[in-house]
Amino acid sequence: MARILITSALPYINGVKHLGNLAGSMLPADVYARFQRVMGHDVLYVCATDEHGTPAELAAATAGQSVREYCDEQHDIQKRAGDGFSLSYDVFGRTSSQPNITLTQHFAEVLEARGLIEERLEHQVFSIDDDRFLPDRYVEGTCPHCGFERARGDQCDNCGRLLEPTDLKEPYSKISGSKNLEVRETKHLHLLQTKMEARIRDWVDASTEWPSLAKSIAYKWLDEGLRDRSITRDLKWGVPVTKDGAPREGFENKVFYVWFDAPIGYIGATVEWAEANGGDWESWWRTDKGADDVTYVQFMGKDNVAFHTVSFPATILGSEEPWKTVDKLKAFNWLTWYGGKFSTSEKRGVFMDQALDLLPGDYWRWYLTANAPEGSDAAFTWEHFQSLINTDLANVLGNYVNRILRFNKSRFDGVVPEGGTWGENEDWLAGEMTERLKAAEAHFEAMEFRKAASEIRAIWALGNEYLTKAEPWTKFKTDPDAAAIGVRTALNYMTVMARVALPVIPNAAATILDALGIADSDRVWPKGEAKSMLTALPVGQSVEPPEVLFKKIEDTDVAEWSERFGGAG
Ligand code: B3M
Ligand code: ZN
Repeated sequence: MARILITSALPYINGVKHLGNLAGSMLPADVYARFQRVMGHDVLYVCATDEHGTPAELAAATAGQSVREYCDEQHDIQKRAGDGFSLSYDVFGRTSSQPNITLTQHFAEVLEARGLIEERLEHQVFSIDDDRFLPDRYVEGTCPHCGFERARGDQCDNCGRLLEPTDLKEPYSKISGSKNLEVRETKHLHLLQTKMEARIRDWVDASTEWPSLAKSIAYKWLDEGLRDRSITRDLKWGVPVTKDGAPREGFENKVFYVWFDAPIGYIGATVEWAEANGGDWESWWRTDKGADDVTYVQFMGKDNVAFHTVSFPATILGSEEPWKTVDKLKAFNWLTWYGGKFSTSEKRGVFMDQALDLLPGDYWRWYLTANAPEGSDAAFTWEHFQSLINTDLANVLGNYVNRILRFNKSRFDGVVPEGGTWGENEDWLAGEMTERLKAAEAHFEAMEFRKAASEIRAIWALGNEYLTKAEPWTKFKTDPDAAAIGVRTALNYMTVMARVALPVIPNAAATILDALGIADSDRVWPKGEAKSMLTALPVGQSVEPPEVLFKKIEDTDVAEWSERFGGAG
């Protein structure tokens, strides 16, 4: 049994996330966690809300709440949305938790002791009209590299380069739009990433198990050359800056930059988990305390890769303490909305809570896995959604389940029938099934989710192909024993169809396994010899057709949803 630590990028606190966020981090992390659990491994899946930074302060102000109240409320909302999608976190923590504050202050003090943090006078953009220093994201302007006119002070969304606000040409305040800005001096802590560059490059070189997207983004940053980064900000909400455990002089009105404490939040949330469950967090994170046998897998959108391959490693490697670092980093491209960006203000796209008002989580989970923005960006369209759901879930899987179970009820009294002998058709099914299961397992293992979904689809389709050969409905009239072996094998194969679906559509899979009377302890990945898997159901065991598993999406639904959330028209 392997130990697998899984983290998904931490959703930012300001509001429920859209389907693109779900598809590019939390959902694949959950699918992978569920896969590794049904493979029998010891999995810890950690997530949290990322709560610090200016956007939280501003959103709270808009909502007329204190930041704490706002974050409490939003955290619960996001937790509920995650539950609605069956995201099976072992912990859904918060970066504002005490463990994370303690850890963040610890890292900063250790890094300073190692000579990797120093105080520097920084030139920072001050907005005279807003009467405040503007944190990076609240200065916008023209990107010095590509000329994009709405580049943010921390990163250009067009060319992807990391920026400093003072790099921007024609800067303006994002808060007020004011161009009445000046650069003032203020003291900040800087993380000396330049000193870490060789070390980080060696570590990336040694990270042989990262999928190519993560690797290429990491090298892009390294090749550009790392820069020392300021890790404090002029805000109230955040992790207070300390020295020797006491407030640090000159930093009373500053906190750590949200991207400094957010990834530490993976560890902080694990401490929250340990405190709530009596678990041993160090055995997951400290290589001197047992984490040397942990495989650590991270999931995130491509815009977060630099922070996880450069900044966070600078923190943990720089500490020279025995922290676990990532072994496999799976990055995603964008899920687009009809080729464009999701946008609340322009009524384009569906948010997690809205999606659940339309259809149960499994429908979305299937679509977003089968259409994962993996090799490239992938477009969400209502038409494509309708076609995948109706074909894969309603027709290929749903019909199979209903047809067999209803036929079995009317012809064989709703119990696994006896009679007939294993023959050529069953041999054929066993052979195909063995190959396909191997392929599906390999795709999941490689975190190739589109391929995994298409293999699952093929495994479902195989059931229908078997029925075409076995023809229990026609055989029943002339040769009931031949029909019996057909139905019995089809029922056994249904357990396989459901078990491979457990990682992606856990609820529908459970409904099928319930109908077949499969015990919880047998809800695992189908492993072993094909013939024994296809003959495992006890003859005489009662099996009941479930309520309709999936309802079809009608053209009228598509028309209504396109109207409401945007679409082709
Ligand atoms: N919260 C994602 C974002 O807001 C960010 C991820 C943090 S992972 C430590 O873009
Ligand atoms: Zn740019």
